Amino acid sequence: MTYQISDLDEFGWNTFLTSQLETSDFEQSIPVRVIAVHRGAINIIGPGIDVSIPPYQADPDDIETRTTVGDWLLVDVETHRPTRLLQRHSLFKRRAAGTGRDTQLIAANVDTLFIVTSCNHDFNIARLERYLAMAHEAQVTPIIILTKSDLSDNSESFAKQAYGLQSVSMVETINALDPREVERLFPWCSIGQTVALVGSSGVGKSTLINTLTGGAHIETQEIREDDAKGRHTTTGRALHSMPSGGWLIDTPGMRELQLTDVQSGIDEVFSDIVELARSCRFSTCQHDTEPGCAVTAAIKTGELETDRLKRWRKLIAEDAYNTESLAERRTRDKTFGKMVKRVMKDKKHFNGS
Ligand SMILES: Nc1nc2c(ncn2[C@@H]2O[C@H](COP(=O)(O)OP(=O)(O)OP(=O)(O)O)[C@@H](O)[C@H]2O)c(=O)[nH]1
Ligand SMILES: [Mg+2]
Ligand SMILES: [Zn+2]
Repeated sequence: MTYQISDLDEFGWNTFLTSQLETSDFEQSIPVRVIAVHRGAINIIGPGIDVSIPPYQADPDDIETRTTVGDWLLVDVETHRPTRLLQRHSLFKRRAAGTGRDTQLIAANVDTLFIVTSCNHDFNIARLERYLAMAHEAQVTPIIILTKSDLSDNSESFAKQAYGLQSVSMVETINALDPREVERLFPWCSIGQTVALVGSSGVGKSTLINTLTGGAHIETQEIREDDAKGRHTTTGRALHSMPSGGWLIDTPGMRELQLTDVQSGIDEVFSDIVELARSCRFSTCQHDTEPGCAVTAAIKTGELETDRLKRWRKLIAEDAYNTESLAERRTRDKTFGKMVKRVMKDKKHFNGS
């Protein structure tokens, strides 16, 4: 089967992807986009292709090359077997909860991140800062969406708090069930644009997608009344097309977003503290009891909130822990391996002599 590059536009193709193709890639393969990821299969679509294939990991040693929703693959025209994972222009990932603490990929090739929260108990500044750091790290535009404005008497105060965050350019307060209000989000959903929706369970991610597409019928479920918590209705990640030509990625509500590899994203969300720290007398200042610390001075004058400093410290520590652990574990394993070898050698030497 032959195809034109322009046939890929509707799936969100761009020039960055074209630049990765070589002449030989046109002979037997075709680019496809991963639109859903299930436990034992992934769904791919492309010109004349809409099938389910087994999961694919380009490099067996690198968990980050496991395909995720939004990815582009080159597959064999006839067998649909993947031959290559195309380089992503953006990637969202987290450290999975639990003891394994593996990296879990959330979505790839995203242009805009809709950070969804509601005008109720779900609203949480620390959580929003986490998502913002993730967006900035991936160089994806973050938009904070406050749903359930119709159920709240003080949606404006929530919006004000959200606008007060560093590095936020846009906050939209909406009733996700109302098609006319949701139209305000159209500018980010034009042809070939990919938007990922993230946020806790029950905030209305799937509801928004249903309203935005006008056609999708994703299952949604009422939240618990007492604490506004959702019921984890969406379980897989999937890409949905909009009549306008945009693509929306629905994700399951996360209980916990453990950041990893987002140092520069954190710096951007807390640029005020980073800026202050530059004026500390010592470059190694821990902003604790050191003399000449500009950060603690700002706390004293009230320029900087103690809580904000605490949240920054927490994220920095968490990111360092999650990011280093894998590398460290490897070094430790290597050192241990060497030690075992040395002991064995010594033993042999000892026994032999
Ligand atoms: N009144 C009102 N209800 C909303 C709004 N947004 C979502 N809901 C309701 O909130 C409930 C949860 O919405 P979902 O779309 O299932 O939430 P979700 O974010 O997809 O949740 P998970 O799939 O569990 O992660 C549903 O009953 C929706 O109808 C809104 O803006 N106004
Ligand atoms: Mg959902
Ligand atoms: Zn300091």
